[in-house]
Amino acid sequence: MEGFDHTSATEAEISEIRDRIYQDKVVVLKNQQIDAAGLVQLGARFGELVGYYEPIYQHPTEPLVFVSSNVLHGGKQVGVPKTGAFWHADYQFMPQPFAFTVFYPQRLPGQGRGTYFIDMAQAYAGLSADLQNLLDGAIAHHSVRRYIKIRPEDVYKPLGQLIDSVEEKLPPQSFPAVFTHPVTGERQLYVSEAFTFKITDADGNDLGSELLRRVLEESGQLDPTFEHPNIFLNTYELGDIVLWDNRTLIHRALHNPSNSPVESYRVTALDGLPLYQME
Ligand code: 7UC
Ligand code: FE
Repeated sequence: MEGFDHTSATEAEISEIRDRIYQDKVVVLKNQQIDAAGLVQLGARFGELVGYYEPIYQHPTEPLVFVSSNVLHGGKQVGVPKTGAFWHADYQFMPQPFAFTVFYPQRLPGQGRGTYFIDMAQAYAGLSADLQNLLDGAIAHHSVRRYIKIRPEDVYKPLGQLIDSVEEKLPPQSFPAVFTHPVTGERQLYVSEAFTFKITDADGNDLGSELLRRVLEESGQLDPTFEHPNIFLNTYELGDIVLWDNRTLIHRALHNPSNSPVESYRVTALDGLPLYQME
């Protein structure tokens, strides 16, 4: 979308873009030239912003901005390098996952920075019928323990203690493995390779790691070639701000293996609606 200016956009324009995020799942605003504070203002037009819970990820002057970066500023690390290189939905391990992710690349490598997406409504529709039946009423359990980055102050701590401390701070969250999107009414899967560690029935009985593996495989999350029909790639140009529906899409960052300088900002917004429609 060309010509968007968050400082002059009307409420009607914002709500039109919001509708398009729900319908099209990804919306790209082209040729944006704003700083971290501007991104906070832009994001806030779409919903209540929530910052990332670990301070090491936060922008030094705009804590609501999550920074992924391997670029030193004045010799100092800002944000965290190589975040999100695994299939996930943002904050899936928290009581209230975000409705919208607003992503703004600051520095792009020559090639190889993009985001892979899977539409989880399409993924649900494509599951074999027996899996769909097994997931009916099932609960997926999510934890950040495998992917949260260790902080500088964590060095020399025993790994076991570190892992325990992650879940003391953030106990695993449980949501229906399949649910109805509160706006579009689509049935969708809500399981990710990074954060989902267990699927149980409604009474808490483990449905087994083989079931989880099959869900991940059939939805495309175990495909090392990224050629699975559920997967699509969005690549970036400087000036792009990408907004996506974080309920329906899972995503995975594509990082340049050569470790050339790359940096991105993101803000994340709630939309005031529950994660899923009550049945
Ligand atoms: O370091 C990372 O890749 C951050 C990840 C564990 N969480 C991103 C999020 O919003 O859930
Ligand atoms: Fe992410």
